Amino acid sequence: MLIDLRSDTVTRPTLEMRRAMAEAEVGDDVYGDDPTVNRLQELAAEKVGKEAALFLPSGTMGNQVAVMTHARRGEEVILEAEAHIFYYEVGGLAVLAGVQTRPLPGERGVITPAQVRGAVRGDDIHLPRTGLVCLENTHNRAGGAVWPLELFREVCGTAHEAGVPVHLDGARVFNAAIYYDLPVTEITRHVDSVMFCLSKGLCAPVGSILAGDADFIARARKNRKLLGGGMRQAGVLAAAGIVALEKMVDRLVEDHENARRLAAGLAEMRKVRLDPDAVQTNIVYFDVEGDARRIVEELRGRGVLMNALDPARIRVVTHHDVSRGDIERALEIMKEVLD
Ligand code: TLP
Repeated sequence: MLIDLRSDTVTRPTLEMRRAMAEAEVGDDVYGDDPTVNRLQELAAEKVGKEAALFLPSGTMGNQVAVMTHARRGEEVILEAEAHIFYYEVGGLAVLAGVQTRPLPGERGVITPAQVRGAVRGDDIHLPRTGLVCLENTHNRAGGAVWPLELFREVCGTAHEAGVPVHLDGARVFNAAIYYDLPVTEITRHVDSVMFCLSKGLCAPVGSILAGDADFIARARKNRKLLGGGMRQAGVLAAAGIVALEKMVDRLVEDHENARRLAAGLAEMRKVRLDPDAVQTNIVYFDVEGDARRIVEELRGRGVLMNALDPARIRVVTHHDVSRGDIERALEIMKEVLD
């Protein structure tokens, strides 16, 4: 059996999800007639403390719909330079939302109130209007890093003082909440909209949620349709999402423990550079001596999958489908190659 540490997106639906999917009551969701989608959206909105929520096929679509709904074409969007929305969404901000980006250099995914204050545009005739600030928590390219919560609140406050809304790419926001050991609403109450994924650590096969106030979600629903994301009997997918939200959040703590175990084991290997204290949630980044892509290929041949992010850097992600036993076995195999 392969041990797949490429991403938490590789998780497969649980048996309970598959049963719920088979039995889901469905209808045409473009007409608003799918009772299971409606139930998921109500549950999701309640979980993150927002008025309304929308079920979308992917996190990428959720983020892009959020930007399109908050900002007009030609407006400027402030974000951190390694943000998924900017780095990994195929240029969607330019192609779909038609916005101009203002990437700011961050520290482990975090930008400061002073940076945001300095980047918000004034009303000079030459300048674009600042339409949105996007934040990411946990931060993917910063290795699953969480924001210091007080700083997160301050940055949101700074944007709001300037009259600019805040969207949170919370693909893994429940991992952040588990890290803080606080209800997720302690994060989401500071933002105008949040996207989170059901299909990563929460194990649903497909789908993400965008949540915000009722008017925002009504407009987002139209933009989802524009992008071709109006699904029909999507209740078969939403049924798994309901199980994801009800049953799969609390166990994320196990993924964090496994990530810490992986990091501790890796840090002892001769050809690895890694600071175990930097590992906060379920993502571990490490630098290797030698060609990361070749090392990843070699490990694939031995049954352990991971991603090389650049010539010297590898990412591993823990999730429901790798047990503590798998982690120990992966470490033994990695030792053969990296020690
Ligand atoms: N992340 C994926 C890849 O796209 C890199 C991964 O394997 O980590 N926001 C964040 C912070 C994400 O990490 C991801 C996916 C998304 C948005 C997009 O979600 P999907 O894959 O559902 O479009």
